[in-house]
Amino acid sequence: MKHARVKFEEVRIPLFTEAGLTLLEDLCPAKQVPVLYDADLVLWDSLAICEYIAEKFPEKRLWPEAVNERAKARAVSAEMHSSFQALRANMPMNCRRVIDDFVPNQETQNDIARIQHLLDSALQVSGGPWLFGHYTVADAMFAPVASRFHTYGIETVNRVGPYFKRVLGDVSMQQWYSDAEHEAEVIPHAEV
Ligand SMILES: N[C@@H](CCC(=O)N[C@@H](CS)C(=O)NCC(=O)O)C(=O)O
Repeated sequence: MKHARVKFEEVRIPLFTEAGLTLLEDLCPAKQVPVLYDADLVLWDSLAICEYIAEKFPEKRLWPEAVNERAKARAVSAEMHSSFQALRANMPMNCRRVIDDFVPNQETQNDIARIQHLLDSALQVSGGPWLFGHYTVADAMFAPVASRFHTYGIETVNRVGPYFKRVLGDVSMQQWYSDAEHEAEVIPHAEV
C-alpha cells in the first residue's frame, strides 16, 4: 500500500510483548498480523489484503494485465505465502541485523535455491525491472525475502542480486527499515 501510495493509518503491534498480545486479541481475528480494517471489512491475511487492494485500486496495476502473466504472478505470490518453511524458521526477518557467518542447513539451502530460480526465471521472462515488468503484488510478497537474504548474507545468482537491491532501495522498504531502527523491542527467537 505504501508503494502504491494508498493512504492508510498504521497501528504498530509489538509482537511477543504483553501490550502486543492485548492488541492481537483486540484487533486480529487470527491473532496474527497483518490485518486490514476498511469500514466494515476486517481482512486478516496478507495475500487476501493484497488481492483486495488490487481490486479496489485497479489504476494502481497491482497485477499484470495479461491473463497468463497474472496467473503466474499469483502462483509466485501464493508459493511465497504457503512455502519456504525452513527459510521462515531459520532466517527470521530482522531489519536491524547483518550476520556475516550464517550457514544455512540443507532444508534452508533448498528454499534459497528454489526462491532464486523462481525470481530469476520471472525476471528473465519479463525483462524486469520488477518480477513482472511493473511493480505488482508478487514484488511486495518477496520484499521480506530480500531483507532476509541481506541480513543473513546469502549469495545471489544472476538477476536476483540487482533485483533485491532495487527492492531494498525502494522508498517504502527504506521507510520500513527506518521505522525498525526506531523500535526498541527485541524478539529473542529472531536474533539468530
Ligand atoms: N497467513 C498469515 C501469516 C501471518 C504471520 O505469520 N504473521 C506473523 C508475523 S509475520 C505473526 O503475526 N506472528 C505473531 C504470532 O504468531 O504471535 C499472513 O500471511 O497473513
